[in-house]
Amino acid sequence: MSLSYLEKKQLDEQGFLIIPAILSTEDCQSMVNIMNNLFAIEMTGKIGHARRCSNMQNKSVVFDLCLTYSKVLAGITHILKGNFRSLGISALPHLPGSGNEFFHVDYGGVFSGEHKMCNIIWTLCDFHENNGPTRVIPGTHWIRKSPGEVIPRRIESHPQEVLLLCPAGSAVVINSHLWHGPTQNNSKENRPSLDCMWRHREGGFEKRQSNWGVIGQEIANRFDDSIQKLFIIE
Ligand SMILES: O=C(O)CCC(=O)C(=O)O
Ligand SMILES: [Fe+2]
Repeated sequence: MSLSYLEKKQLDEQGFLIIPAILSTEDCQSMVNIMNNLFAIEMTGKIGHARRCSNMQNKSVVFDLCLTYSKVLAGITHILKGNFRSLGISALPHLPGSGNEFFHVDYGGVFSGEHKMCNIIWTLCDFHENNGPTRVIPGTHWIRKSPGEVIPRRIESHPQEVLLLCPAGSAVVINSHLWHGPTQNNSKENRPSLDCMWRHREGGFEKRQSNWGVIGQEIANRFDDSIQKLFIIE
């Protein structure tokens, strides 16, 4: 599946694209169950433990759909011009009462003419105004300055911000140079979601731990060649 002209234009101009409701309710529920188990085992987000559960593709097969969906891969190809690798699947617990974050980029440098990273947020519940949806400022992926240089109070809402409201099971393709952040989860429920990050293979700043997106041969064997090429296999 490829992207339409309008979908490519949306990614180019706005820096994000919502592909709605790809995963079934059952897929979402299975992923949430496994994710919650992993959070419990690894004590994700608890004091003294990692803030984020990472390399989740190495911990369960249930997330494989998020790495293989062709239209999503077409979105990544469009942003990163085809030469990219996976940084694996990771997740943060988005708990009730938490989440309001500064506008930031997910790339460790200022945009300098080439887009180096993108993220797919897989929404495992409906993202609505009250449960801490991601906010973005469309078009900021072209600005050659960091958000802090332009927005004095990055925690506050911005007149041009857009909330990414979408149904459960959607894939939100986000250029990592786009200024964005989660908002406060004012609901009584968690806001489950997965992050699948992808980076251009050449140059760029490796912000994340070096084992992100490294998989063993046994895990690689679950995928066909075209997907295996997107990982470091050790
Ligand atoms: O999940 C979200 O709403 C965005 C999270 C985010 O920006 C991040 O983890 O870098
Ligand atoms: Fe982010």
